[in-house]
Amino acid sequence: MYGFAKKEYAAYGVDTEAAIAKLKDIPVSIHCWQGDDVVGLDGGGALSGGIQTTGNYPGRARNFEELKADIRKAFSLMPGKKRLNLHASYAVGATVDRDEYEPKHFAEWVKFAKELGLDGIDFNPTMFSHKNVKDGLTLSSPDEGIRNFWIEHCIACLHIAEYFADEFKNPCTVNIWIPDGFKDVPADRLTPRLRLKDSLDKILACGYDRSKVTVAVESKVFGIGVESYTVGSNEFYQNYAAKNNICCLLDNGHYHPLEYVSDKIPALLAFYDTVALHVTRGVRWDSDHVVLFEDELKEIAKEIVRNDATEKVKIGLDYFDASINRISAWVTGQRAMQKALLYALLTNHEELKALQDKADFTALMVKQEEYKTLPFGAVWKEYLRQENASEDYLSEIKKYEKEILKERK
Ligand code: RNT
Ligand code: ZN
Repeated sequence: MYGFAKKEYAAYGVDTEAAIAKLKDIPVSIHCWQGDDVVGLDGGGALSGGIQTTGNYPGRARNFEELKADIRKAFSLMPGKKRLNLHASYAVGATVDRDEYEPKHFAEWVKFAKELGLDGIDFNPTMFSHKNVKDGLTLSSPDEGIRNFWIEHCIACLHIAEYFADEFKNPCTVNIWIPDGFKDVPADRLTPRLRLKDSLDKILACGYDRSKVTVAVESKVFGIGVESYTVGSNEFYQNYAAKNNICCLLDNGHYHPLEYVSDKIPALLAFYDTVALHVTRGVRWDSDHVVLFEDELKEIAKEIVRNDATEKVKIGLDYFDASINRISAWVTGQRAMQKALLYALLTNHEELKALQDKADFTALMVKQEEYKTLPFGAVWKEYLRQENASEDYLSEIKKYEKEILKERK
């Protein structure tokens, strides 16, 4: 089947071997928080900040050892180059609060990531599920003490990120997301944003090493309980990032449903060296469903591949489903991302771009439709074979569920 597929693609000017080789080189940063429903290990408190996991499928990882075991199992079923995306709330054995976290609280994670042969670690300050989220606000709070606590937390995270970069000899992306906003019509939309701006200025002024740490800011349109106003909106962060030479993180659940992140990626690539992503699947809202191989994901992958931006775009995953086996959720989403990248790599973009420039939109439409029925599955199978990954990951997961997860009462 692969031999046949290879020829079919060759007729379009696509080299399947080159596509497979390229795919092996594109890192995907995999979020640790799918494993435990975003609870974390530092006892911060119940999930807050307008994000929610729904479902209570048995077997949630309840501690560091269980989470590591589940990550080990999940990652063993994921083909391709992988990074681990950690939240600060996954500090191990910390007896201090989040503003005083140090590299040593993440040393166990470094050891583990090296054991798994990962490409590196990415990082996120955790400014939710904590007593210092006051009236729903963090970096934009009118309370200076609260703002300072979170500024110190972010600075601590930047130094931990430098440590990750040193350990893996490649840069660490640190993504700043805050839940700050209001449920109902605010009296002042500007002042909270000015306070956020000032807090970010103070964080960036800490003297972190820009060659090791890529700071990103993640905007959002609304959250549950914060429907009327979000301090860190798209316009706010895009302007902040542009003026301060940091990067934007686009989460495709964070826009109005008819706005597409696939269209935003090339808009940002016109101005930025780096664009970070949280790839997710919103169903009617920012629901963080498991990523699947569907149209918008394919378009996102095309924008990365055809603009030669596989190094500029930092691909991270962000979803959390507690209603199904969490390991399967992890693997299904990561494989979907990989499929979308492979699908994009198996396209003769030069030819299609030329048709667009010639304004031959008839041929462009027909060709794009033809690609949809090329034997993509056979190339995907070959990729899995080369990566020693079985197509059937479900049986492995069912076995793990029976032997390990079911025992977690
Ligand atoms: C929330 C943001 C944020 C979180 C993670 C856990 O809407 O998407 O990225 O999902 O930090
Ligand atoms: Zn996100």
